[in-house]
Amino acid sequence: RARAEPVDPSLCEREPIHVPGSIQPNAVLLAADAGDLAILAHSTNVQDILADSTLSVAGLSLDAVLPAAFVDLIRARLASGTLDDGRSVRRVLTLPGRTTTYHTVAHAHAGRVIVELELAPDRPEDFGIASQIDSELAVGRLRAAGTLTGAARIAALEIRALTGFECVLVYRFDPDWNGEAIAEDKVADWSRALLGLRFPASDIPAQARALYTRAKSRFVIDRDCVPVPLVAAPSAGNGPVDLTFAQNRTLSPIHLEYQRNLGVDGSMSISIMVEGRLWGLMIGHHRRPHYVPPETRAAATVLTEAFAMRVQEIESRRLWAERQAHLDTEARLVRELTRSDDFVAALTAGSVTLLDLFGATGAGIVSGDRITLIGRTPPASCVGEIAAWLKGRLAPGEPGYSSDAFTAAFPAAAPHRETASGLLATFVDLSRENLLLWFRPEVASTVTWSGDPRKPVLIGSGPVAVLPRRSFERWVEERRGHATPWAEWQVSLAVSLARAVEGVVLRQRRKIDELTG
Ligand code: BLA
Repeated sequence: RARAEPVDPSLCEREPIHVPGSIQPNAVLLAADAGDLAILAHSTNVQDILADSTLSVAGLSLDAVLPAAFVDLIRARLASGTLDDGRSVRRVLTLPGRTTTYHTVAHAHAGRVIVELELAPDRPEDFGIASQIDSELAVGRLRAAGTLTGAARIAALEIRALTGFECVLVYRFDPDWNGEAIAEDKVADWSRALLGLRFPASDIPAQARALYTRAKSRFVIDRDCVPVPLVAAPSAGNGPVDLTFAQNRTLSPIHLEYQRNLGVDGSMSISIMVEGRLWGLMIGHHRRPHYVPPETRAAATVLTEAFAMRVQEIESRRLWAERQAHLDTEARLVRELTRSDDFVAALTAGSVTLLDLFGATGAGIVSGDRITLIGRTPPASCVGEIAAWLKGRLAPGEPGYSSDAFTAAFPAAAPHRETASGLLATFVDLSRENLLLWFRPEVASTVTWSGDPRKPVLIGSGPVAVLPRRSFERWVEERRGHATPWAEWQVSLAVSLARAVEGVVLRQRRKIDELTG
């Protein structure tokens, strides 16, 4: 019923997942005007929470439905501006005239106060083995982890013990928003393994990533549940309720189809934020429906934050050490430069050379007609062509050039993919007589995708235009012509070295002028 043809994956980005118009059935939702608290919309199961089931709630104030103390709390937090942007208030409430207790959470967003009243599902099998763990001990273990993978393994293990999911994965985005499962902790009898596999960016489309940057977690109890629609009081300006921050929002039906294809029923994803950016997701999978109570969800979010902080520490420590070593090398090169009359020799023939920077395997200097190469590089003739090409490619004043797929940008260098898949280059002077170059080799990588990344979607024949792929089989891609990418700071450092060289070149020129002049 679906044709395996390439479909524009940007279709996936157009689904407005923040206004699905429905919630998961274990909750009741009320959306009220953030000014006067008049109820403007509610889920169609609202009768479940009312003492008088014949009452119509549309137009009533929240005061008529919820305990006065809770509504006072909402008013106070609205007044102090501390109920929006992901903030909320939660209480366990017994409603007027009722005996059932509800986990109740309220937040403000887009001009509405949204109240969700949640009941634990009455099927004990859905509870799995969620258990108390000692969060302090878990955080201690995370803090002791010395490597990223080590920390990710501990996080997956602890969060699985806490939430009772059959599988917990740590999923990390790359700079192009593809992702990789870098840790996986799961029950022994689930043979499916996602560890180390790559997933294309379209699996988690842009609007979902934007939403996950704001709202930090999602829990689906039962993939196949029947969603409860929201109905709005018909009045002017009463648009669909924005559920960006709602805990019980129903997830995209396309994504639920994806979960079906993956064999997943109950699920979780918690945003891993590092330095304000969505670094990855803590993903939970269960083959049956799975309920995680609110306190446990909160604890899982806190543990995920602890993991994110550890990631930040480990990454910045590594970066700091690497930069420090490079600054030392640059200082030594500059010292050599100031002692020498020949900047080319100073950078290529001493005890430290350009090759000691950036993990390059080849480097060179083009100075007029003189081409000096060290390490593994394309032949001088090709480097000469590269220099000529860069003169046209780099606008005057544009300091540096870097590419991790250089032979694609400059096909004439294609025969030298093995030595020149990566190029970092910077002109020394405004006249662009002198050029410093660093080369990186091809990393002939095989990337193991989960399914063919060129075909992330199928054309649907039903109500949805696109469907997620069915197969998550290992799909091996041979990547040619790619080098390890250059970091931003490496380009800046190359440029700062070029400035130092420029000073020396000017001084040498003055000397020559004096001698000849
Ligand atoms: C959302 N896709 C997601 C989410 C995950 C994935 C984790 C977050 C929602 C959640 O909590 O479950 C994908 N799940 C994965 C990946 C792994 C995993 C990569 O376990 C690997 C370990 N998805 C598609 C296609 C479309 C698509 C083709 O594959 C669109 C046509 C859409 N995915 C899609 C949408 C969402 C999503 C729209 C947002 C769901 C929502 O929050 O409503």
